[in-house]
Amino acid sequence: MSDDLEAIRAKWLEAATAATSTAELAAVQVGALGKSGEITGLVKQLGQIAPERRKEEGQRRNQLKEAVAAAIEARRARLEAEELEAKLGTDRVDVSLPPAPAPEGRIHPISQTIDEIVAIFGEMGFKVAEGPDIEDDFHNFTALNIPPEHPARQMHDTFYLPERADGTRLVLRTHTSPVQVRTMQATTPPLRIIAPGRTYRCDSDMTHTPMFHQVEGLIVDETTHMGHLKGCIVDFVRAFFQVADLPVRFRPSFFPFTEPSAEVDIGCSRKGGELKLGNYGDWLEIMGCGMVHPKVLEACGIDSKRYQGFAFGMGIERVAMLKYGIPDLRTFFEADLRWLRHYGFLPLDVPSLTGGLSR
Ligand code: 2NM
Repeated sequence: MSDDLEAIRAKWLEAATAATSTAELAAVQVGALGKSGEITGLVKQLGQIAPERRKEEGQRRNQLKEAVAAAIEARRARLEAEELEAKLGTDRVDVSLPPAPAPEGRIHPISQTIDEIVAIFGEMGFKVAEGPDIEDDFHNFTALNIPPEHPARQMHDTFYLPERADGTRLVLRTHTSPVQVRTMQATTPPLRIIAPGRTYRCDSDMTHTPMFHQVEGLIVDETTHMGHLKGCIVDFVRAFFQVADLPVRFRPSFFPFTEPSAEVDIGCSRKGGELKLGNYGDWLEIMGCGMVHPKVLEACGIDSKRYQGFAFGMGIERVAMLKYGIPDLRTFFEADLRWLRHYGFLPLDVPSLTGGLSR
């Protein structure tokens, strides 16, 4: 009997030492000490042994059980340490991987284009200014040197709100210029702002929507002249369209709020019905600009003998369509998710001059 116990002890101690993984060791533990394990069986059988030998035999079998249990525990501690070490050696986090992008959300091309324009003019020192969509006659027309009989004031161009008790009517702003007017009234030069936002005109066909977006810009100080206007606009269009040698042409024009005024054309080609930007001999109008009219400065409380400056404006849908090849204006406002998935931008495409504006 004692030889049997020695053989069983040797067998299980050997099995514990030989286990090469915690999984293997668990199998050893079940075989020796589990519910139907060999050593568990030996302890259970004590009752069948003659009473005079039971105490001594009980001590021996319990010693055997404890020795095997201790060997298994010692082995387990060692295997667990080894397995942890191996895992730490192979499990790696690549911190250079990009975070998973939002799979569904897209930035609307209008938002993206505004962000791009703000990034470019921001680099030139312009601050973003904002104002109300509902304006009064003074800020939308009068201060801008637009006379009462001017066609822009007609019912069929402007959305008028119902007449108020004093007989006046508010309007949905027909351009973002009233933001410039409010800024000139509220601050003293020098000032350098751009005003992106929604504008409204009573017009709806293939190329006009009743609500659209504009960005206008304004500089007022003691020295800014037409040469600065030209350089600023040329730098802007080349940065925005990402064409370094894009031809830019200033064509004399008229606006009530600027004098002199000009329209800005960029080089293009229309060969084969396809529009391409670059030095191809043809021209495309993209924005208007000019030196702020002295009457506008005075209407806004600025001394036109001391101060001068330039202003410019453009339609955001128009330049977005040109830059991103979007053929139909009205699709901007249809909220079609398939269109947005195609023309929209990922939230991580944040425009910056160093990052290349957008892909
Ligand atoms: C344009 C073209 C030319 C313009 C003028 C002003 C203000 F308020 F300073 F007088 N803001 N924007 C302006 C000038 C806008 O858009 C085609």
